[in-house]
Amino acid sequence: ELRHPERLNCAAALLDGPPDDRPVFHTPGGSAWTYGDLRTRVDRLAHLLTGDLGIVPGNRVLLRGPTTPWLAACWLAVLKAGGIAVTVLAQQRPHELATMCAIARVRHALCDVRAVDDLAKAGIAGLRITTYGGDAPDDLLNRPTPTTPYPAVDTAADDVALIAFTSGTTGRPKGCLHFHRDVLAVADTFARHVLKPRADDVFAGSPPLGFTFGLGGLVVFPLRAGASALLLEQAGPRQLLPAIAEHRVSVLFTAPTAYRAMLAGLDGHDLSSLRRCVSAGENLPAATWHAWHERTGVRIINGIGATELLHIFISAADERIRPGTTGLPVPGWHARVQDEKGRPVPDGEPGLLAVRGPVGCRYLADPRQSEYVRDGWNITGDTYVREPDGYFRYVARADDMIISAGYNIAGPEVEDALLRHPDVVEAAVVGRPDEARGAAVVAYVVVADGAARDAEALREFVMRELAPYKCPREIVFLDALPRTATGKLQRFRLRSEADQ
Ligand code: 3SK
Repeated sequence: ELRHPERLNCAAALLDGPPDDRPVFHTPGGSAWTYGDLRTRVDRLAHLLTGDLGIVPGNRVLLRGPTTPWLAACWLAVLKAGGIAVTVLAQQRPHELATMCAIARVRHALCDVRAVDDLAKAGIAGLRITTYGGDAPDDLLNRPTPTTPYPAVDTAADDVALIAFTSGTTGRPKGCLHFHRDVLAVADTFARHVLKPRADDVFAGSPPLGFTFGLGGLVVFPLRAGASALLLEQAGPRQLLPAIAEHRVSVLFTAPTAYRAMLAGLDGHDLSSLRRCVSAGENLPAATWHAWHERTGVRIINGIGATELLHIFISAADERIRPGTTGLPVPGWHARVQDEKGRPVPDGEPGLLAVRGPVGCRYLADPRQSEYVRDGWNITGDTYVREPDGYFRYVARADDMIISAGYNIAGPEVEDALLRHPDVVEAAVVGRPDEARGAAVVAYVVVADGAARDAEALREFVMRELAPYKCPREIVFLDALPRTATGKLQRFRLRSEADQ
């Protein structure tokens, strides 16, 4: 069981420890920040927040900007000063920002000067926006500040530290409250037992800091291990590949789509520094796992996480990794598969994934809380199978099962089969209403540059891999699949297109 002190400021805890001269953040072309630099800068920011900006403990502070050391420093300073960091994505548009600020009742924003236009356009009444990274004399980083250490506010372990928004793949955003102890809990469960980081590790990855997948992988886990992170403003597969070699990245966080895109452009890149590769955000097909292993020798650590639960709660380390499954409950977490009424479902049969552990879902003023948390279990909305030896295997999002001619078809299983075809880069499978069958299986496919868009050949390929009733009735070729700002597939968009 995890034990944290009753009084805990997670930012102070994360900053404590490593020697001043150890690097903490690298940027392309820039010189590294050391732990000493970070501590000094966080303290200066915290003085400014509580001095000039008048922020007091408990105030909610929106943070918006590309992934930079200054964004990470602002996040730490808000928490160290007892504030609540409200993290959003740089891609979110004015109306989304206005909704999130209204839900979280945000009064202060710290915004990278390059991302301020959309926030200003949102016209949020009573919001005081302070920019950083610009030339103006009142820019946060250009103000005179005390250089004395800032004593961390004595927060309780269960004071709120963070409001992280999830919109899932559709719907009105939900703000998830996370405590100071939750931030350390994800580092002391998933990172400690599965990732097993070392102080000489260099972390990097594609998820932004506004997504808890990125916040964990690029700030919380490296700091908790006294390690460093490469922070990239542009972190697509094209930027990641050369950056891994240049900065000797050893721990990589990204999503299955990016692993596939990197595989397509791997030639000539030196990935020998990688020792841990983490995949989450979506199901990792076995085909992608094997292709990456074959080319790099690294066994991808698959995981399922959720903004509601802050980070990854089912995964597996080292030799326990089993391709095609997500893994086992991370030490400290419990998981089971149950039916709609909360009754356990036998091993080998699909049902709803239910988890409990050191972090729980706490939506901010949202009636959907009672759908997510039932009898103390968090119901993630995923359909899973628990195998007899305890491994958890993803089937589909609970609302993504296709029922066709009386058969239950999991879209991801058909997607896996399509992805085994060498020309297929991305695949998404949905049901289209069909008079005769209830639903017909429709596949949306992206093929490699220059490959033929041959629907019949793909259908024949799937037919050889799966029972015929699972084979797509129709295959539609796209240049890219619709995704959310955090990279999750928006099946509802494909479903409505299929419905036209
Ligand atoms: O939403 C997710 O998929 C996720 C995955 C890993 C860690 C955190 C999150 C939110």
